[in-house]
Amino acid sequence: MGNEPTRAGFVSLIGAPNAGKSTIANHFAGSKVSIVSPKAQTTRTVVKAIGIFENTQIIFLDTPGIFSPKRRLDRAMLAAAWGGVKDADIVALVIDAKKGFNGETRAIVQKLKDDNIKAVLILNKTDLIKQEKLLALSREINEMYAFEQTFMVSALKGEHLEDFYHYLASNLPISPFLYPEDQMSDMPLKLLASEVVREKMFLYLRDELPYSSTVEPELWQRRDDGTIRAEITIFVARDNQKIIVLGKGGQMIKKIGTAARKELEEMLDERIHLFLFVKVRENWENDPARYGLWGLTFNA
Ligand SMILES: Nc1nc2c(ncn2[C@@H]2O[C@H](COP(=O)(O)OP(=O)(O)OP(=O)(O)O)[C@@H](O)[C@H]2O)c(=O)[nH]1
Ligand SMILES: [Mg+2]
Repeated sequence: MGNEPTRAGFVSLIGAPNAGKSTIANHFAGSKVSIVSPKAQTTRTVVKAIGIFENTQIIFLDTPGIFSPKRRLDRAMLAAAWGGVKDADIVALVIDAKKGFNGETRAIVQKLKDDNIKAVLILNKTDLIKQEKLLALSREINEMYAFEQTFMVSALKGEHLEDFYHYLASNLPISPFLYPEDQMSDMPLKLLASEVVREKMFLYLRDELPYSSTVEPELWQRRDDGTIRAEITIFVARDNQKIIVLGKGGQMIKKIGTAARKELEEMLDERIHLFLFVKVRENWENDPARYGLWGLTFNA
């Protein structure tokens, strides 16, 4: 690399829910900076995953999945996703290759085409599909809209992502680094902790519950003994949801709390005392305060 100038820039990862955008962001950062779950619509706001590859500082903007919005929160998520495109030097559309070129993804490609937004295509989850199908899929999508490049990767297995990173490292603008070299994200730790709690809710709570709740930090404080005291509140919309989140004899909240604490302790290499509270706020989805904290637009 020697005398070569450094490069830096923003790469937005967009796509339908569950395509694997956050898994790619985490793979690049080398740590969990954005939560991942088997359920759709996990990511709610733009999350940065920052790292250096071949003398280039790549700042991934991991965005919420794009889908037809039904409620206020959906509209805010959608606005955040397309906002991430506006802020990017390079746009990468991530597609779940197993799901194929379905209506959801077709609509996104149509929008890229209509707005004349150049993008690269990432066919993800190649571990789940045969090579011939993959090539046919790539052809089909590129026929509708010619992508700058197509990459076929398995984010889960960490396979073939280097080609994609190499492309970005060669194509981002010449620039000094925009963040300190060792920075992986810009999310404050207390927000990251709330996100990890939300991830465990996706994991352990079924049906609509993770979608009808929001999680917020109340306190994140270093104590005299060097440990951290974290207080986090889960807002739900109804009394019966609170009962489910608490579980019989408080079993469920304990399970969520233990899993979140263990993961956070490992991620941050800290001892953490995590206290979870569940509050009923019937109308939290129509309360601007619940959006601002996450950088979401209330009236999107
Ligand atoms: N088999 C397989 N699964 C994957 C791969 N990449 C991601 N997944 C899984 O797909 C699911 C969704 O991954 P996420 O990274 O949360 O997807 P996302 O696009 O960020 O989803 P939203 O935030 O809801 O828009 C998780 O269960 C991942 O483990 C892959 O390459 N292969
Ligand atoms: Mg995500």
